[in-house]
Amino acid sequence: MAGICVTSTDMTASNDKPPSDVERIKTGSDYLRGTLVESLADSITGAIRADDTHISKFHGIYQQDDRDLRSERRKQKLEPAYSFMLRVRIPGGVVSTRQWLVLDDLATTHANDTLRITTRQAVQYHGVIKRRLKDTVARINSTLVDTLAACGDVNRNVMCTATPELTNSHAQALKTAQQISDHLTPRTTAYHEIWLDGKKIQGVSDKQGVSDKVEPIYGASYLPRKFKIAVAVPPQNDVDVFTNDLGFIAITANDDVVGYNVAVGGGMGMTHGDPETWPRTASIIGFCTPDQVLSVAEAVVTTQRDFGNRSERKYARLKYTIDRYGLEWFREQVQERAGITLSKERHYQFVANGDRYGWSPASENHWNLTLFVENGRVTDTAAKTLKTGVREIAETHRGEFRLTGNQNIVIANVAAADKQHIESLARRHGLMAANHHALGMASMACVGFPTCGLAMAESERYLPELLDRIHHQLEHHGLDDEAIVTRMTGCPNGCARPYVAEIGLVGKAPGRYNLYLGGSHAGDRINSLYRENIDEAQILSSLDKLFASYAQQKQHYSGFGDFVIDARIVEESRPHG
Ligand code: SRM
Ligand code: SF4
Repeated sequence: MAGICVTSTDMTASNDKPPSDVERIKTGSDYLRGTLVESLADSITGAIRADDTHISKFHGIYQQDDRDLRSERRKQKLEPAYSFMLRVRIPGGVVSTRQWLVLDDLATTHANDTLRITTRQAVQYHGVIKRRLKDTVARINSTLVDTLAACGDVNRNVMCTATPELTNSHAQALKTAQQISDHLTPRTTAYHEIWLDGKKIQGVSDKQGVSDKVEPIYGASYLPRKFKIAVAVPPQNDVDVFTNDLGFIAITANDDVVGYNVAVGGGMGMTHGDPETWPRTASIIGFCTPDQVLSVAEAVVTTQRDFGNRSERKYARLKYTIDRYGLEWFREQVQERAGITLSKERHYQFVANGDRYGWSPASENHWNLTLFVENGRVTDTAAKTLKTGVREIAETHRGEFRLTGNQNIVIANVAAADKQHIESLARRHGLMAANHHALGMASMACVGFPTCGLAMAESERYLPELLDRIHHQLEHHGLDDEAIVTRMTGCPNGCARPYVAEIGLVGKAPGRYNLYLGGSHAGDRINSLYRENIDEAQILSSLDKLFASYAQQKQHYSGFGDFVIDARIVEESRPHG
């Protein structure tokens, strides 16, 4: 391992402007302690101290308030209805059914009775109040998963293609993802001290010198911004590998992973009206062998640590660092720090970034069942009992679930003898794909209102009804089986990766969206803006016209996204930088 260590001063040296306030808070936090203990002890307010809201993210905890109640509470001169979102880190989305049962219980007793499968194979709780936070974190840890580094300026949940045991190479790729996750997990003991009553380990930091013994990879001010890694096994791109800061694309021979193409600089977020921000697909800089993966990952992370923008958080992601310094420069940095030479990119082909629903073969005499969970929200409603259904499956199936990057659940490795029973449970509770139209199953929405503090328009609560209307249009044009990848977000941050979708809807204001078109099924192309700031009637009329002409020419195209590009309805977007 390269083990390059720099001081926090070195880390900001690449930018002319002074570090942002968040940098001050991070550096002054004593390796993510801040004043969280004091904040938690303060029973006067449901909130934590302002500076601690930044530090708590590194512990997987976001302070939120119910936006549906915000103005009413303001009128009544009450403090906002504060509660917390907790994100459980689940590398590769692998969770045992025993763990699921604990997570499910906690949703009922400590949160808002729902679990939210995220677009990065993790699980979120919403509505946890401050006095329950510590117990919630402790119980999550009791089942051997945690919330550390699920958010914050560090490496986040590492994703991996969710095809359990299909081949040896899938198992190898998953192991790689888990090793990357372990390697890049923060080393501070603050998490254990604060949430698990662990003892403080004193005296190992050396913030003045050239080494940082507490956080040898991150240093005292951690990364300039969040950082995301995914491992993909072609032909599935269910992790949307090109939207990550760092992607490893497995290259296999005789069912062995012989190495990985290394893709860098992907990211989705942008800001409406700021041309200095853009979504970007990752660029491949070469090929590395499996034993080089950790050095490459560390080298990419430390390059971003040292050169990422620490003054303006809007421009701090790796994609901007790469576009500022150049891809060739970046490759050299990585090679030098990792002490290797990347070889030439190897051939690969992705076919789909969606999930394959229903049964598929796993290991001998075993099967996987991919269930559809609308927008990842595992909940019981008058219409459907998804939470009960998944729980009953977890009580029966003593094995694993795999959470997918499309917010779904795979019941992994079901013995042939148990297939019928599991399927009957899934059917009874509305979890089988057959209950939904193709458009819905190819869709995702981010959380949006009421919990997300950044939402400008509805997302999760609105997409299903809009999709039903779009589906009617597709039926009208004889396109009802078209699984057009459609993704909605409540703001331009891109949490459901809308900018690689065939149809992307990005919230601008209540009831109004930007309509993007032209992503590919492989998830390797950024779409283009087609209509700006439009309401539902305009969305439907725009799409209806396009569907009419697509229906006429469909046989020439492999999908709607390719059609809109080839027919020049939108221009293919060009790389920035
Ligand atoms: Fe995200 C911020 C939810 C995946 C880009 N994201 C947020 C916050 C925490 C809002 C906030 O900062 O206050 C949202 C919490 C909402 C809530 O109430 O739960 C939030 N993001 C989510 C999740 C839960 C969406 C979902 O429907 O599943 C996903 C959690 C993933 C996980 O388990 O770690 C989620 N977010 C993503 C993705 C997709 C991905 O990573 O594959 C992206 C685009 C990829 C990328 O990072 O470029 C994404 N989220 C953002 C951004 C824009 C970051 C940027 O630098 O461009 C923000 C805002 C920010 O960081 O300032 C954000
Ligand atoms: Fe919130 Fe925007 Fe992310 Fe949706 S895309 S969850 S509205 S930050």
